[in-house]
Amino acid sequence: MRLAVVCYPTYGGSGVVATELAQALAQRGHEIHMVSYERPFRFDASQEHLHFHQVEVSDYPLFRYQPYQLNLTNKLIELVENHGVEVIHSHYAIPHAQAAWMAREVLREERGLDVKLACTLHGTDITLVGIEHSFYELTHFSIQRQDLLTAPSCWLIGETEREFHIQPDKIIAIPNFVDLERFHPADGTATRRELGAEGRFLVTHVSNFRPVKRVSDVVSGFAALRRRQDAVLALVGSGPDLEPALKLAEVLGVREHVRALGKRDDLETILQASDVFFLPSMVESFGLAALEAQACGCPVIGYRAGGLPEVVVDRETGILCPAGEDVCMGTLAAELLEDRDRFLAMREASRLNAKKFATGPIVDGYEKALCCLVHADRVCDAPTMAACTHTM
Ligand code: GMT
Repeated sequence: MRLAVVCYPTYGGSGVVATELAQALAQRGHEIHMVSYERPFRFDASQEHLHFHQVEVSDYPLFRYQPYQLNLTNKLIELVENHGVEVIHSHYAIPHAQAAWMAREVLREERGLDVKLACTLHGTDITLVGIEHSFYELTHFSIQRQDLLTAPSCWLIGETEREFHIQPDKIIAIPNFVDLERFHPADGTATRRELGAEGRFLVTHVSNFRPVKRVSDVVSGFAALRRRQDAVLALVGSGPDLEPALKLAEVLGVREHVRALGKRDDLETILQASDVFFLPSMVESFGLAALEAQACGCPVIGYRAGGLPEVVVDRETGILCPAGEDVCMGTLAAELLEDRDRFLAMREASRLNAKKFATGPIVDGYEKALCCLVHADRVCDAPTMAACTHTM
């Protein structure tokens, strides 16, 4: 199969999923063309069958805003013509699904070529950005015109039905996956030393520090935990809400116990050293970082909201508090850390749970769904991934 994969190249989960899926499919011999404005950060340039195509963005002085989606559309047209791409797989609908649809229209009209369209909805493309008035119509139009839609959780499928009236049986639930060889439990002594967390508990949060992550709840939850236990908070990543979070830590008197680590390529070493992972989002479609934490044997404490209950098993691999209960999060985390046997059992269960999201079977699901688009003559069963039969 010859596939164009369109994604954001930055630290976000959708870019990670797109890149790792592209690499896994290339390893299986498919010809994969990744397309973005920059090389994705987990991209392995040396891999056979894997190519990167940068979208050149024009900066003509007349343009106050660069029309990126037009440059992207042209690049996609080029890829179909020059490399025989059969499927364009967009990760995150905006503006990728729209550009893919425009490319297909041009190819049909001008060249008599047909290309199939697939889109993986990731989260805020549906729950936040996609429903903005200025994006809604075109988002609705372009996702309806995809030949294949996938989403990482049943919760997001439910939200897509609620907001965009797309029938749930038109979207396949394919959960995100984790590289269990990279993310695994290991001794974290050196990292604890680096963070000044020897003999203390280490709480970690990883994100892009946007309002949707509710980083202030991470800090207030941490302050509640510190009322009972000595602990350090590691904040990994960067974004607009990092500075306000550090200011809040100051106000709550815990700033000296907070380490702002920025973006880290050795994320697994931080997770391996961590005792618990905080993720208090209200509208998290999946929470890839929560899966990576569990793979390292680190339980997740967050809210019973969004798709997180599909990734974290409440009371087994973490604790899910009622949404918005930051103090509950800190207090229950402290209780867990005080009960050594329960804590160790939860660490073990976290790793076991992560094994259900191993790369191989989940890539099988994507491969099957994408191949069915190309070989329409084949009898294709829908991939047997998560069946969203429970309430959404
Ligand atoms: O939707 C976003 O905010 C961006 C996206 C990203 O690129 O990080 O995050 C979403 O996709 C990830 C990969 O599928 C999921 O793990 C995240 O839960 C999801 N974020 C939200 O729903 C807020």
